[in-house]
Amino acid sequence: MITFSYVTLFKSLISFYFEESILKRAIDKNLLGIEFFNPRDYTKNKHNKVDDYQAGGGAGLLMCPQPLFDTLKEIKKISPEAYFVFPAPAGKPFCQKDAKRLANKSHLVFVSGRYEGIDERVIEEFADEVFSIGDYVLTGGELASLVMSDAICRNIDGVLGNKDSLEEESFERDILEAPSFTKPAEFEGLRVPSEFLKGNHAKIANLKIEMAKLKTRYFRPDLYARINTR
Ligand code: 6GU
Repeated sequence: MITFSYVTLFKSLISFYFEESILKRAIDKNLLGIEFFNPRDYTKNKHNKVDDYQAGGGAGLLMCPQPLFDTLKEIKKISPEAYFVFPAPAGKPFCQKDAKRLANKSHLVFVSGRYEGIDERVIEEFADEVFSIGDYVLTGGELASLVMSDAICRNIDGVLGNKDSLEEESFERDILEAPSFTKPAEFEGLRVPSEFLKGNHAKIANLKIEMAKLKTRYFRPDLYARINTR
């Protein structure tokens, strides 16, 4: 059983995702537990304010340290093994190997900033890791937290029906997945590659490897350069 905690001002931006499909099943099977903390519930000022202007000027508001400090301290007190993940465009790239590694933790806490971000002192004090999910800017950390949660969750034992699907997929070996096909063999004049229909599994496996390499070279030359140096 792994617990995902979400520290967010907007629970509904996250909770909907666990109401269907695989992540719902993970919760129903007691493989995953989720909980929410709203930093607004921890404010000590009269108007429950969670944001303020930037020290030294700069566009936009930041989340203040106090509500987040008190929220995160509370989580640490309840759960000493809590591991704090901060989504931020300034983090290191989140990769498949991180998803696999973090699937072995017992309690992950995703701390989502809104507005222009979070006072850096919160990150310095609490962050175990800071991750970016790509080179673009989102309006808040919630979507990024969900992206990471999904990628982590499917690596937890028992969450996916078929273990093999974890072995063959994209990025497991720094190579993109080969194209795949289902029935019918011909649809609107478009055919499944003939070798796939003949049932020679060794030949199909080789063909898939070659197709995967071509696809990687075309779409991700950066990954392709890496597979050839190993
Ligand atoms: Cl993790 N957060 C935000 N706010 N924007 C991002 C991101 C994270 N990763 C890419 N853009």
